[in-house]
Amino acid sequence: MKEQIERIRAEFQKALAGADTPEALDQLRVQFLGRKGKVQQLLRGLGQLPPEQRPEVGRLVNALRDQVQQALKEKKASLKPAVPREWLDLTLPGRKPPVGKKHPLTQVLDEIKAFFVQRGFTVADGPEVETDYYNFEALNIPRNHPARDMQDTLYITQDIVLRTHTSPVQIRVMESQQPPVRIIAPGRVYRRDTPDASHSPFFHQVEGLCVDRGVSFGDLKAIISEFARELFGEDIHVRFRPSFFPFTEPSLEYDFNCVFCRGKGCRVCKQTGWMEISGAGMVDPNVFKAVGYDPDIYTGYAFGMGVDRIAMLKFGIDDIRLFFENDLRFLNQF
Ligand code: 2U9
Repeated sequence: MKEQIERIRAEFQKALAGADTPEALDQLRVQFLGRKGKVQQLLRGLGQLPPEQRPEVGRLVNALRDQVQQALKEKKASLKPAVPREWLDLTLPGRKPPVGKKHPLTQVLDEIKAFFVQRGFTVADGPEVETDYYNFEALNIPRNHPARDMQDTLYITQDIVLRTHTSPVQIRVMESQQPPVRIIAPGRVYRRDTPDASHSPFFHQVEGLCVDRGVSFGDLKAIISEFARELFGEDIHVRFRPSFFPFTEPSLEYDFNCVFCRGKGCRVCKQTGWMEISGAGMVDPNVFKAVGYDPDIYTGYAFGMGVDRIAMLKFGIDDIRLFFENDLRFLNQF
């Protein structure tokens, strides 16, 4: 039996020398210390020995078991690298989390809002799904008026439309308060347009309204001129042309000096030095009547502008659809 013990010890030591993975060590543990392992078999064999030999041989087998256990433990520990693996290199520069930023339209809109808020305007908003009354009727655009053809409207029902301008917001504000009114209404508006580089079925407007006693056409021209300089630079002049809108009388359209050639004439402005920007006018008395303001007491100016168009000029973008595709390669440039 003692020979058998020594044989197994030698066998274990040989096997241990060749085991250099945790898996191989585990196999050895099963092979030698497991329930059907070699050491266990030795222990079972004790019963067949004459009783006087059992204590001594038993001690030897136990010693073998302890030795195997100890050796496996040591070898297992030696397989692990002496120094824990470096997961964290504190000398590396940190990884910057991607930081979001404002959409170019939001940046321009913020600038426009700041300009008017600094001059005493407050920001108003209202529904994008509007009734025919607020979108047309109250704005002096009655049914069958040719102006309704000017706006290619998206109808939800015969009486409900996607707003074609933010003017309904101003109507709602005037209905709810007496003058003085000084508001801007920024927001998304909808038209029945097929998308191309300069058209989108939705775009963004800022409209403004200033109503009080004694508000004049001069006030309107002044604020638009100042706005042009603030947004595009001190050298930008404004040109006013007579126009027509059902909700303003008189009405005007305004041009800024071309922001690319600063008025000298270039390919973009077709050598005119001017770019059409938008329209404005004095609020039509019929609009005041619709909201219950007395047109003999109050006057007001109103203006509208396309945010997308202004952002295109500001950033030199030639396709409005880029704003709505949310391509990060585009957005990351602003
Ligand atoms: C009320 C009374 C009058 C708003 C106005 C314009 C002229 C105008 C265009 C700008 C480019 C539309 O986005 S665009 O296509 N708008 O030219 N808007 S006057 O007049 C109002 C608004 C509300 C109660």
